[in-house]
Amino acid sequence: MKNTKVALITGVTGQDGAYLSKLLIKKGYNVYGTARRGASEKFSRLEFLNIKNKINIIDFDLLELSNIQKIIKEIEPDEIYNLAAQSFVPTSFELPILTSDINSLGVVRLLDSIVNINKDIKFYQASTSEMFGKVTESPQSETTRLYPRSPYGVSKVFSHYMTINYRESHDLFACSGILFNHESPLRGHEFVTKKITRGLTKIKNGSQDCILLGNLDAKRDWGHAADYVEAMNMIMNNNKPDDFVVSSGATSTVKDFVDKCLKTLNFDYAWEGEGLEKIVINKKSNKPIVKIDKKFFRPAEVDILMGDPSKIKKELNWRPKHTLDSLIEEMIAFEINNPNLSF
Ligand code: NAP
Ligand code: F7E
Repeated sequence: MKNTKVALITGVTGQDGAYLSKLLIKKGYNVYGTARRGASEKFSRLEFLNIKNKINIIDFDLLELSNIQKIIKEIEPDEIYNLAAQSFVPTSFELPILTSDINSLGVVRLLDSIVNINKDIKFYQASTSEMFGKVTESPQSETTRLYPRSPYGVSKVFSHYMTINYRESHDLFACSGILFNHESPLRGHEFVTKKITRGLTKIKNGSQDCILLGNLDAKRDWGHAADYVEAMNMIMNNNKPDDFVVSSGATSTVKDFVDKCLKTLNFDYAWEGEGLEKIVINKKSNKPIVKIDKKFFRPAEVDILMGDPSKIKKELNWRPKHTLDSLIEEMIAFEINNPNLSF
């Protein structure tokens, strides 16, 4: 029996991969993280958290079965956290086949490798609130009907049920966290919270004129990634494999998020116009600083998400430490202090 637990995190270069690595290193795990080979280095999140040299980085792609099997045999992980995905919803409309190959078949490649190599390996799947899509009830819980609205959402429904199926048919410790939107200073630049905090900070310091956004009425249940990776580790160390909603329990519009950021940055501003003509005017310069651009609307939108985290709070005693306001303050402080760092 090994003394040190070995964790394999797929998608270690992403937002959650970075925070989860930091947590598992602190807990004494030996962490292996997978990265896809690319033309340039992409370890800036791990470098920012000062953990790059504490992780064993391995070349890996969810599209390549033999590579997955080789790595699992070599590393002999106790726990596999599958965070790798094509995770940007708009891209999934452009690249539905690639998104499905990575997010759906990639998960079967992992699960089947576990069954064939060592059924004692625990498996965590990064499921998502996007599976609820056109919601059939609010708040959404573990029993809410799934109705995805994008190829991304559909791909994640497939992998969610595959994880349940492998648990039930092969007796694997395979579980899912159904995570609602979670953000942080390390969020990718295309996601709306990063786009807003980064863009408005640049406008405030004079290096940008305006930001262009899509649907301001969409409602999201936003939390902090550092809290949500704690939930992942708790789900993996539960006494039985199970699925849990992880969310803040509150919901806000994109417009609410913009308002909170404008106030945090002390803008003197006003909303004007309606629909596609809606803008935010900077009263000091009398210039528009937020405009709407049709190209950021989606072919099918998820109008509202609001999770019910009662189960994980009751059964695993998960308690998030951040609020939406503290998240926004942290994201804006990061942009002020790191104007040249982009993920
Ligand atoms: P992210 O920042 O987009 O990171 C995704 C990671 O997946 C990156 O490291 C990426 O590597 C890797 N990846 C992409 N395609 C791959 C492939 N073919 N083979 C191997 N690795 C691949 O995503 P995140 O926000 O950290 O989210 C982590 C997971 O949670 C994802 O599965 C996402 O779908 C899910 N999720 C996220 C949220 C959220 O609000 N953040 C909520 C619910 C669920 P490259 O650097 O090479 O692209
Ligand atoms: O959009 C609206 C947009 O791209 C949030 C992923 O991590 O969380 C994320 O998916 C909302 C949507 O995240 C812009 O229409 C308006 O309603 O930040 P987002 P997402 O699509 O909710 C889930 C849980 C995941 O699993 C995903 O992997 O904001 N919105 N204007 C905009 N969105 C973007 N990106 N850009 C805009 O300009």
